Amino acid sequence: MVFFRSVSAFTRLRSRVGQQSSLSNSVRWIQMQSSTDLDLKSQLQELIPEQQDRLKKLKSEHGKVQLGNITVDMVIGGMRGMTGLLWETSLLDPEEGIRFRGLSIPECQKVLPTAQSGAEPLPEGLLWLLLTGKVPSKEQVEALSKDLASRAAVPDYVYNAIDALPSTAHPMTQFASGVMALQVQSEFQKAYENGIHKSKFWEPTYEDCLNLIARVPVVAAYVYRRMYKNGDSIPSDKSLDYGANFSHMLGFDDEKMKELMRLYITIHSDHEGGNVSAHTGHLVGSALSDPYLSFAAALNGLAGPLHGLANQEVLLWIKQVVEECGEDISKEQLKEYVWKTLNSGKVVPGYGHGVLRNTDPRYVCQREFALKHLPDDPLFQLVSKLYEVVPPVLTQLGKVKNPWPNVDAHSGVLLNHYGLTEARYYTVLFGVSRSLGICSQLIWDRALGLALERPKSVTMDWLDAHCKKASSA
Ligand code: NMX
Ligand code: MLT
Repeated sequence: MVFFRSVSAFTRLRSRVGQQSSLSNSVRWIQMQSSTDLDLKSQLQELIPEQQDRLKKLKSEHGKVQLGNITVDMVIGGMRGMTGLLWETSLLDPEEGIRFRGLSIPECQKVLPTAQSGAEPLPEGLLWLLLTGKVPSKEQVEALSKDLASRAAVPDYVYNAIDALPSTAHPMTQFASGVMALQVQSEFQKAYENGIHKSKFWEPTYEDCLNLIARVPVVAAYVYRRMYKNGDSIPSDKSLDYGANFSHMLGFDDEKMKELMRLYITIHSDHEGGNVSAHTGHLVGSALSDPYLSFAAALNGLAGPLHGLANQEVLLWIKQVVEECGEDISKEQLKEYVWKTLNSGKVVPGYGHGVLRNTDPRYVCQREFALKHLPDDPLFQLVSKLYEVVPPVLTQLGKVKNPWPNVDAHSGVLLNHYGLTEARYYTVLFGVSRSLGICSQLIWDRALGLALERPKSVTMDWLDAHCKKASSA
């Protein structure tokens, strides 16, 4: 069995991903936008009735169609492989990886507008795509960028809430606390208290979501500057796009770092609905908790080491390898180090996945970014070496379903290269990005009137009795 997929294998994977779907066979309603309709909300206003009818028809004509069998393994094993959620903004294929509204990452890189001097998609364009299913024009992206900039003011009590925590508190704790404090301004909560009709729920949800997406980079940058730069905050620059302005507020004005931030925010935004953060956001939102409450809950799931915190763990682990064995570590030594990690009862961070069964395309595009902009970076070279060493070891373990790297195996070395070296902060960046996906779906959850989430649970006694009955039947 050949484990090592060399650079040419990456290229093959990339072109296969590109070939598997042309834009024309993407989701039914993908269209390129004319540049005339600049208002995102009025676009949604047009789309929502059509999608409501579509869902109603699905329910009345196919409501009883079976989607699979539920096994005891699924109930015990974290519902793996169980289809149980409606999530419109993206879909994950185990082999090919993520598609945002039908578009793969390479397709998004090809068709979404970029900054004037840049090559990576602007996250505002991806947000437009997630919300409408349509590829926006440059003018629409500019209008959305301006709209977000105009919504970005953060009240002082949010900073005070963060300041009430010790500056040593984990950045995700500070960030999630800041998001909770933003909730005070929820339009949805106000409208609900005033008796809004349920057919209108999506409108204040839209306002909350756009406000939240606009404000999270400001809160996140505040946490970073508070923790690592003596509280010396940098004001937002409204002339910059969303990704570049976030990079600027963090203190990184290098054009390549701004490009990295645009790519980073785009690719981390959404990963269908079953991952811990997205699912949590959707679950909490299904109780009609407003978007701030829902997204803060999602962040608390993202902060777990098996989910978003893995990006922190990867860089800390890599730095530990370098500290103990040096940057020029041989593959043989690296293999021993991987075994040492496994034998001490730990996971190899950045490898494996609950759904993917191949190298994550988000890893591939970050590798391509590194090959283009930082090919000689020693930690990037170590990451490349790990790609040769880790999969055969994990396969030898005999139980790992996916030995290939995920998104978190690569992001840290890119950020580290441009000076964002504080690994404990990395999951906050993931959180800022994920606001785009979770909030887009929350708007559709309310527009489609999706139900309160409340699956059935059972006990081991119930399972024993059920299985006994099944085997005697
Ligand atoms: N290192 C060591 N053991 C692993 C790894 C790994 N990278 N991946 C899976 N396993 C183990 C897993 O712990 C389980 O062991 P046990 O039966 O003793 O509990 C066994 O292999 C089977 O697990 P899988 O079915 O392959 O994986 P599962 O769907 O349960 O979990 C992850 C998926 C992502 C939690 C798991 O692969 C993992 O812990 N990876 C490392 C952490 C990581 O990179 N997380 C980030 C995921 C992406 N994200 O951003 O969220
Ligand atoms: C994500 O981006 O949410 C992770 O890859 C985890 C997942 O999809 O389960």
